[in-house]
Amino acid sequence: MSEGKPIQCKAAVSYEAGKPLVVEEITVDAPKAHEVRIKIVNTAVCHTDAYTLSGVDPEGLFPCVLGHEGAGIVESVGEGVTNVKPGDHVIALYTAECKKCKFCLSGKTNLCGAVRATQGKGVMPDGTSRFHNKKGDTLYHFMGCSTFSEYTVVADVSVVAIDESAPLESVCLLGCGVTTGFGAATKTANVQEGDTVAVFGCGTVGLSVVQGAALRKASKIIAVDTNDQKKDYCFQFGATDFVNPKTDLKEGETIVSKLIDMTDGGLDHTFDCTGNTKVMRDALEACHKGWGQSIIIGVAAAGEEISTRPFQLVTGRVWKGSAFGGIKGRSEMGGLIEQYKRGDLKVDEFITHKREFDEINQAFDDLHKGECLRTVLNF
Ligand code: NAD
Ligand code: AHE
Ligand code: ZN
Repeated sequence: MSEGKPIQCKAAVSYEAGKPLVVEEITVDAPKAHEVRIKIVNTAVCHTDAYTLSGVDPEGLFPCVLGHEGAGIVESVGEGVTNVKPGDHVIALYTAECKKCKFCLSGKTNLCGAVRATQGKGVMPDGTSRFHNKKGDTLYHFMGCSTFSEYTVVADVSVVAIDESAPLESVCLLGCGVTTGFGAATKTANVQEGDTVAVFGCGTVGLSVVQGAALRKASKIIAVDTNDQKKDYCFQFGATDFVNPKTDLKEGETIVSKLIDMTDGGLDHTFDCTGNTKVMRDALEACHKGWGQSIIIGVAAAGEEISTRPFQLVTGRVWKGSAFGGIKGRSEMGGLIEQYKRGDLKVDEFITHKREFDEINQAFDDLHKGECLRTVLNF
């Protein structure tokens, strides 16, 4: 029995920004009160892991254990944990849900205040880490999840138990990318039948916006990506049009003018899924005067700022953001799993690559290749 004791296991440690991860044995301490130790079975690599590893995340701390798109089985729980028990199949949640704080009780947001401050400092709510390397150095946690470790410890508010019949290899993707895009379309933007939509950046997040808009029966879903290798995926997930701004614009045309021409004055909803602040501006300015709304999902580097003429907002366009698609992880994950099981939510289709955990650095390389949506790692 490992309960109450430290566990030695394999993890991928990020020691320095811009450097490959080091796969090595680390020690994972037992969960303290209101903490849960999870045996991670599958984890995928999201663009945000690469973003933080690159060194441009203001909250990036090293050395750390990255990873936030993971699913596994509860190994043990600390005192006072009631929402999960050993043996439960679970998904780690980087957007916690305590159901008690001002945010959770507001009914206005999925953001939760319970653990976000310590999460951003790379530690558990008591201010300490559960990870150490063989030299005894402390390793920081990441986004309250740290799924790039065979065992991880998370706060009880940062984990949700799921239907055991759902394959962990697939539903790990509900820990971030798929849920984020789908929720951004169906909750944050609340796309309605007949609406027009443009999605900038068609990786897993953008394609999941596309599938959410298609489920809502949007009349036009224009996928915009600088990489033509994304084109077939876009149609597969429900896009009606594909535009590559590098190759598909006529002389004098801009991506904004083209989209406005294609939609008789602009889109009802646009989404940035690139993290590029210039694209965010284009996405806003391609919105229809009077009501069009643009949702920022992409994560921009430290120091980056968005800009537009205030007139764009004065004349009725709305700029919004979305974290984890506006989804409350503990309350709403079960519903997403049901939608997946019914075939209404595509998840398996995002798994373009599978690798053993030891190949995690190649999984980061995969992400930069056009044909890759998600690489799922298996422990
Ligand atoms: P990804 O790298 O798989 O996909 C990004 C796509 O954008 C690629 O297809 C790329 O070709 C395209 N692209 C890049 N520059 C472009 C440009 N100038 N114009 C058009 N397309 C362009 O990434 P992902 O995992 O899908 O994540 C997308 C973004 O969302 C990242 O910034 C990520 O950090 C962020 N993210 C945010 C949340 C959230 O909750 N807000 C959650 C997950 C990911
Ligand atoms: N640490 C960055 C912010 C990163 C960020 O915006 N993260 C998204 C999730 S990305 C998942 O792939 C998010 O949900 N943000 C809300 C939150 O509370 O972190 C920075 O700029 O400091
Ligand atoms: Zn992510």
